[in-house]
Amino acid sequence: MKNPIRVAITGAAGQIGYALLFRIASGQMFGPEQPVILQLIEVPFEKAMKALEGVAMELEDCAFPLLHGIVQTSDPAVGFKDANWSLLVGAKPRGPGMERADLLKDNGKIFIEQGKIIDAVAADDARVAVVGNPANTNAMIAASQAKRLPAERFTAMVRLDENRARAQLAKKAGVPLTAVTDTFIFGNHSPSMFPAFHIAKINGKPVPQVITDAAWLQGPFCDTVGKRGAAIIAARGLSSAASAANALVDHVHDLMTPGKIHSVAVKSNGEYGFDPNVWAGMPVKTTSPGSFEVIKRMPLDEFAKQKIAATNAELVGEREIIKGML
Ligand code: NAX
Repeated sequence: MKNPIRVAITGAAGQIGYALLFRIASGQMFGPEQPVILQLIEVPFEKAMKALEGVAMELEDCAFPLLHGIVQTSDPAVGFKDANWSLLVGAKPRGPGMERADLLKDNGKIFIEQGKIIDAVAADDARVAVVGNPANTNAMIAASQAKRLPAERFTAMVRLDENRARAQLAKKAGVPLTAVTDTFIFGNHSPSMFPAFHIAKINGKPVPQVITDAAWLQGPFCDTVGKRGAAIIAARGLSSAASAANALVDHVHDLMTPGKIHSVAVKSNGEYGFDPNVWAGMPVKTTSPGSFEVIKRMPLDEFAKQKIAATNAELVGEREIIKGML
């Protein structure tokens, strides 16, 4: 039996947490041979800690053979201790009438603290995946606090957007999901993102040759993917949780699987015209477990360049709002 991987999860008693923890404990994130210890972190309020206790009881009741331990804590220094992966799901939600700048600043405080503590106490091979919104900028904030861990260890999730794009293309073309490949998300996890349909393929052919309705690709397709989160809230009364947890399983699983090519928000070094030091969704190839390289050779047409410029401008704007805090 391998040594267990320690996985710290913030927001563990939240919606996404409830859909996520059981999948990690059953082996879907790290594989059927890899034991895990779950280090569950919540806010220090009785209601949250009680809810966390209930989730931990249910995890026990599943009798997962791979689950070698559960830590429940409201102390990040305990929760992130020796963590190999830190999944930052918990964040302050946007309240009614709250300005976007205030949301960024409130979350900035959380991710500054968490970045510092992870850098101080997590394992030497620590990796971080941010889900809590605004995810890209929160990953940038956490990474900015790290002195020991390189910035490349901090990623943010755009995989839900990739999965949404694949599903929409398969539905439109009337093909099985497996026929759709190379669906990459560029930029921010927000409606400004660009699902790069000109690179995507259906049965190996470029999407625009299969779905010849260019107006649909540029308009409704991009809008549906970009605004899918809001559509789910409107329908369900709650934000996406199971699909977000599923995407995080894919994000980490594929970052641990050499050869996988997928969309991840990572530190830009100026690729594709992104400003250096924003965290932008880009296609990456996993090189060794937990490590990746950005794929740089994807072609951009005029439409793609405009979309990328717009999502880059939003990321730069978010960084401007919180830069005084770093
Ligand atoms: P919930 O409100 O159900 O759960 C969040 C949990 O995080 C709560 O239990 C809360 O007590 C906890 N929490 C808040 N601050 C914390 C802190 N500093 N330390 C530890 N725990 C903390 O939200 P949920 O639906 O689970 O969504 C979580 C986050 O994911 C939100 O920020 C949401 O916007 C974001 N999402 C990101 C997505 C993405 O693709 N990147 C998609 C889904 C989701 O909307």
